[in-house]
Amino acid sequence: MAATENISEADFHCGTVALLGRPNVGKSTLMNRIIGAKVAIVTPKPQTTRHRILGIFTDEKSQVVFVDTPGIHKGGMQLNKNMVRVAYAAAEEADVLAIMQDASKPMDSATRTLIEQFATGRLTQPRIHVLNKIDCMDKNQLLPRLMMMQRLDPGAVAYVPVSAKKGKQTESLMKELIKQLPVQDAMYDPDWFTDQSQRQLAAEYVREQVFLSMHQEIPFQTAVDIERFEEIDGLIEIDAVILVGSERHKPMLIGKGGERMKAVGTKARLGLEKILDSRVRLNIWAKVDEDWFDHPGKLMDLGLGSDQ
Ligand SMILES: Nc1nc2c(ncn2[C@@H]2O[C@H](COP(=O)(O)OP(=O)(O)OP(=O)(O)O)[C@@H](O)[C@H]2O)c(=O)[nH]1
Ligand SMILES: [Mg+2]
Repeated sequence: MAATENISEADFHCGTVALLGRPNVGKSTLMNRIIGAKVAIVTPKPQTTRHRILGIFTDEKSQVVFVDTPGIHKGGMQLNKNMVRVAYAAAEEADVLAIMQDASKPMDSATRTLIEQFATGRLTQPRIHVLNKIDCMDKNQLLPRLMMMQRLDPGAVAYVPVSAKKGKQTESLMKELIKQLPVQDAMYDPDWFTDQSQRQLAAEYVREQVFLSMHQEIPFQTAVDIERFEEIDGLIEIDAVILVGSERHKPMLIGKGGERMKAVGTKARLGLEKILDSRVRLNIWAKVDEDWFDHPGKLMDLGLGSDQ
């Protein structure tokens, strides 16, 4: 009988798994799916995740601490540089590297370069390649893609096709991940599922709605700062300021008669009431700040420093 088939308390596996990859491949979707809660916001736009977010999965045999990271990309602003630094720092510290790609698209050169970088780089942790979005790919393309991955990174310990969105094959992925984690006690209380504070979740839920409702470059120059977060008699009161990168963006965000801003607030509030399990009153304002995304001090204050 394989050792893993007869797990005693002494065989509890626990460790960190860095979710790495290009923007928009589905890292946050996968983490949310496995945790069973919207710990990290998800949008169809690249560069949605801006900082390191833990999602903690615990059952009787294991604790898997996922570290969701910003997509690895090139970008000239300090924000972009910080995001990429955060991703590489998470890779350095993790027990396992889960390197994710969108397998429904032909492999582009940036993805290939990234995979080669991890395959030949100095990090020695086990690598698992996660081929996501199989729900929207031609089944005949899967085997050639897996073979390509084996050629690109023959030293990886597994290559797992999944659909994060539909929850397909995520159990197989978990088995592969857990096998690679050290045998040690849980690091976090089993009731915890993220390291984010309620305040951070509030900022992220508002930003998600801004990302979903705005187009072109506007979301990338938008951040959310929570000025007040208070619980009074079972009601959470939140004051959130949406920073926009230019005077021109402000009326676009507010919308005609304040309609867009109102919709952003309502949707964010409904999501927050669910995850915080409380009634929420959310007040939001827009404020112009032309350089927050290129200003190290402001980025730090927003929780978007290079080590945050
Ligand atoms: N069809 C399909 N879409 C998916 C799947 N996983 C994620 N998506 C979609 O892909 C988009 C990006 O998902 P995210 O989870 O935000 O991707 P990410 O890698 O975290 O992106 P960044 O935070 O920008 O780096 C969203 O529109 C998701 O709904 C999947 O398995 N199938
Ligand atoms: Mg993400």
